[in-house]
Amino acid sequence: MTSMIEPSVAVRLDTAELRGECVSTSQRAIADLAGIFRDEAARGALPGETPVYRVQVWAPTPENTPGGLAWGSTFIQPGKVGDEYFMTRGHFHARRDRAEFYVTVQGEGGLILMDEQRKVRCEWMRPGSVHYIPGHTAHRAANTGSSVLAFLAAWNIDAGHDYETIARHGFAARLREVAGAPALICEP
Ligand code: PAN
Ligand code: ZN
Repeated sequence: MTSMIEPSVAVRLDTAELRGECVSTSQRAIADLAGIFRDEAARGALPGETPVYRVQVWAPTPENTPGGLAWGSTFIQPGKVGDEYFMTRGHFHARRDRAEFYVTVQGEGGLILMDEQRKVRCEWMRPGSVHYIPGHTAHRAANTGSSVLAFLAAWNIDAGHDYETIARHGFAARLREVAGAPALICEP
């Protein structure tokens, strides 16, 4: 008989918080998000240290391990820059064919998806919603609610993140508050 092994990472299913020695954390504040939101003046008017989102990642294998997987949690604070909801930078995967799953744990938001022809769609994120992000699809999550939006993600460790394309061309639509409700507004 061999003894049972304690897994090295655990997730709290009520908050999406990951716990484990090999979990790394990164933070993004308003000052880190230049050029991401539509209204740069409104972004500049907010204190630079205002937290926007935090990401926890568990990467059990080195990057570029073929077939390897990564697991993470993202926590987006409630808030807006002008009329645009706090959101992640958004990216394509560097290896374009790599897909990803998101699962919403708490809060409410929108998952903005854009294909390589710049066609945009947006899925509601609510506790329990499962989102399949196909390859060749840029993705960005926005918090449209008044509490933290938290979601789990699973992706191929060799996917890589292409932020450059989004920094240069942005998304073709933005999630903005119009008359008190979220609306997906196409960019001119
Ligand atoms: C997620 C994202 C996370 C933060 O883990 O990396 O939500 O968003 P940005 O990376 O766009 O800042 C994921 O999609 N990984 O592939
Ligand atoms: Zn991704």
